[in-house]
Amino acid sequence: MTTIANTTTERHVAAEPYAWPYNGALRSDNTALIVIDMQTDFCGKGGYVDVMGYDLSLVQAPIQPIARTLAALRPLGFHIIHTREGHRPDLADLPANKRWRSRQIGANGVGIGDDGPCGRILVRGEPGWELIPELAPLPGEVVIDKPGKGSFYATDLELILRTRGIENLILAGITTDVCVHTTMRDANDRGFECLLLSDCTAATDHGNHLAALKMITMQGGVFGAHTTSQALLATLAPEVTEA
Ligand code: C5J
Repeated sequence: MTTIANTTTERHVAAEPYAWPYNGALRSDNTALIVIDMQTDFCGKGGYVDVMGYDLSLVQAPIQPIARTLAALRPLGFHIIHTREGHRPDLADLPANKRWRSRQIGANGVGIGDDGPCGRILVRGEPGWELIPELAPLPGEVVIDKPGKGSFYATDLELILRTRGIENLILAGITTDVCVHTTMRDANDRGFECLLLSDCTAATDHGNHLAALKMITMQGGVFGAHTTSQALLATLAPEVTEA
């Protein structure tokens, strides 16, 4: 494995609204790629997003870019973390208002916890809740199970990041305006330096995706920065050839 740890070289990725990370300390030992909620329920046929009637092609678009990014970052030794949104089978961790709201849009009033074409929607262990096979975690990669939209709420994500000395987070997954943004905002408040990959994220409404990107660029990068996976890989490419 080629790693880019323990180097004093400053590295920045071309990003909006600033070259990321702010301090140039981009290394594989202090940086994690977080792939958020790439589950059948959010991008697969018969999953929750499909049941709600949204355009699946939007949320499927990041699959290949994420696969390419994983393939590039894994051999460089970057930390890889996956998340899954879901609830206990007894729904003891499902707030009543979250369940009620989810039933307002699904076909025939079907919402979280109810039976859908891929099993009970967003319930742990059900087929729809699984991560899609194209982006399956490799052995040893951390998988975070979260009951909410943010990846920190009621999880051990922060403990794992601090224990591993991770300072920088690269965010991918779905959806940009909900779970990815909630995670990015929360991570930013906790002092993590965040970069969202625009082609590795998507929303159920493309306008919301674009708005979520624009929000990041306000106030000098109010939650961090965003860029494309191509820009990230262009920054890392010299490391591969140097080794
Ligand atoms: C949503 C998510 N949109 N993963 N979850 O309910 O963004």
